[in-house]
Amino acid sequence: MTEAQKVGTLTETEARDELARLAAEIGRANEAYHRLDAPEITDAEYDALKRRNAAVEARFPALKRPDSPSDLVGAGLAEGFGQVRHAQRMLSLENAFEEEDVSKFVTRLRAYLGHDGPLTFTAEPKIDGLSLSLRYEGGVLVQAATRGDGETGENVTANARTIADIPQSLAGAPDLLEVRGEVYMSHADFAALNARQQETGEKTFANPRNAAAGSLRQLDARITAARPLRFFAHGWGELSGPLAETQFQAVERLVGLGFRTDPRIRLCRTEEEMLAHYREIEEQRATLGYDIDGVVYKVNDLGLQRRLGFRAATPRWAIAHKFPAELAWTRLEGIDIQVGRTGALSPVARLSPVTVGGVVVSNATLHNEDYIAGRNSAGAPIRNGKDIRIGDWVQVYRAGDVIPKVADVELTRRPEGAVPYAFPETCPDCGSPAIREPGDSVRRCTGGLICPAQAVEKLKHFVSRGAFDIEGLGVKQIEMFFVDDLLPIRKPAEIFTLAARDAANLAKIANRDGFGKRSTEKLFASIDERRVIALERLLFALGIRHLGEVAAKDLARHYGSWEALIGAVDAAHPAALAHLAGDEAEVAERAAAAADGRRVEVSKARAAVWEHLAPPPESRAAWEDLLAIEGVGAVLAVSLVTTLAQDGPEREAVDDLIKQLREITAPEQRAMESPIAGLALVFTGTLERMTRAEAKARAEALGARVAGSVSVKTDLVIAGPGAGSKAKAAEALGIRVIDEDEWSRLAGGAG
Ligand code: 9MJ
Repeated sequence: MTEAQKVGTLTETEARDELARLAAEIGRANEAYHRLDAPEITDAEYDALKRRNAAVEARFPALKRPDSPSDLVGAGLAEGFGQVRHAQRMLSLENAFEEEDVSKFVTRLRAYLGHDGPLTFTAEPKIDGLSLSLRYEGGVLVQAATRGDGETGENVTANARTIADIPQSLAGAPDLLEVRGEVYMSHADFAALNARQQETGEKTFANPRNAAAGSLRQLDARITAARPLRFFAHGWGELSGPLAETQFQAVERLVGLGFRTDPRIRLCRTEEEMLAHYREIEEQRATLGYDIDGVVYKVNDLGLQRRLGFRAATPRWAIAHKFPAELAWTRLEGIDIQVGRTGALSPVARLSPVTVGGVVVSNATLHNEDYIAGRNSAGAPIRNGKDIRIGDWVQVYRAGDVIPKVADVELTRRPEGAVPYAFPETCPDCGSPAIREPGDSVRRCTGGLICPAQAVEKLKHFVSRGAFDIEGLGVKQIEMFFVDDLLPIRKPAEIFTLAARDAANLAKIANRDGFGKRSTEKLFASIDERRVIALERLLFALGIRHLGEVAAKDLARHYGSWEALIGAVDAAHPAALAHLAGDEAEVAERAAAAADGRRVEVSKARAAVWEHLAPPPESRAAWEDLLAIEGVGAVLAVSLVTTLAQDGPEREAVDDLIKQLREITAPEQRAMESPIAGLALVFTGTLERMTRAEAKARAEALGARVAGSVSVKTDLVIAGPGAGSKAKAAEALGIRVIDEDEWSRLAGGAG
């Protein structure tokens, strides 16, 4: 009998008692496991209790207890946190490092909006903490989630409830309100916490941000409760009604609702005022008592914010003006070469350990061979042409969260006999030639999958978080199985044959270090679970060069299935090769034209190649269809098609993998009820109510695609005054042409 069948006979009273018993029993098990480190029941027994609890709750939803173990963070044991899909994406901010970047930001906004009049901004300290989204329904806190990848975060509700700055309920708030802000730790609290941790022999934290993150992301909310976390609100997500008309008033409204906000927020009417406030905050930085890493400017008028909207991961209406990075000098002890999953040889500086802005740094990136040699990728000198040698004194810097970098070198302290660094021309791992393609600043191992470093990095990527994300199969386990002679995993398909090979083999996994019977079963179960995988995860997991998570999503949404995608790849292959040959023709043409001192005729050179190779019409159509996807450029398209092409180096491994999967799930189509969702639009002529950039962004937000030229695939042309050949072409093809008034109605009365 399943749990659901067994609970089928419970009466309501029995169910209530049963839920109380289960809450107590699961609570006791958590206590024993987490706090006392002395589990009283097995994992399987624990799982059975949780399943039973979930089954009773599913049958009697009204009886679910406020302290239900299914909500309790910390009840999950090794399962970690539940996931929360944000109702509205949680964004990060574009960065400005120089005053000039701020100036460009303002100019760009004005151009986008077509706005010359006064433009007011808020300017506030940028708290260096952890973003958190708090959801209030009917004024009651119902959920707290971390940012995660912006779309999906971790459910940390129980932990957030322990933070004193976070109100449990609000009076006079909109019925639905998501408040966003930053969880952080003050310098004083951080120092006291570290002292306490040290005394009790527990782990200390490198900086307040890590301490805040480590404290919030505790599976046991009681640990969070014992940590001095604070919260500043600075924005909002989903809302049932507007908070105010301006950013500044909205922040005041949040204060009225009981949130703490940074008191240093100011209204600035000019760029000079913004920069003046930045300098003032920078001067106060050391005495604020908490870490900030810059100043955030936001367009004050919320109507304008709405018009400006978002790019992929950042709002157009805000920018973070970062403080200069922190610096330190130390000795370069050596240079290691790491080989990445795409074969890139990356030089890593091994440094004599040094503290940079509170963090001990002993490794830093040296970017690439040109960087070490003192030139940029165009061959022009950097650092006045000074090269970097082993034994040199080098300057190291950290900006925000990023990996430390080597910035400068001190020639007066160069040891005698130091020699220029010779960058390897063969792969340090497999010995294959490592070559640089024209225009590429990176040297790459040509070994492909025969290179163990590439293969193992590809596998690590394959199981990583945005990819297959297999529980129990992380970096450490991949490294172990990769070198295992009896039960090796050397390519993705072999992950899925592991259980069968284990069953057929005398050298059982369960006999190895770190693996017991139960953890092996768990591993096999979590591998098996991933035989059903989302198309975008599969695509991202393949580790194709230039194919990131965002593009994987775009491709998955466009094609909808693996079969459609791989069919399109095969179809587009001849056209992609013709395009690639065009790239080579272009390089040759540029060189020849420079040598002869004549005009460059790139398009002619490309056209000649294209005509000569003459990809068939269906191939061109598939290629153009691929390029028309928002976010897919020619570089990615070539990489995707040539990597996955039937005779490509990876196809066999991919086909083997696909055979191991049970189902590749189609992505959610963006739920769009707009009248233009799914249509291909072309804008032509002058638009009077919004700029072209704004019109394009709005169309895309409503689910339409915007193309630059009219073709048989165009659904709708929006023609402003002065429209010429495009409108004519549309008419000739019988495509609907509308004016700006009608466009405004379709786009929801913009302007
Ligand atoms: C911080 N970190 O203090 C934002 N932030 O706005 C402030 N972050 C933000 N605003 C939009 N003050 C996205 C992030």
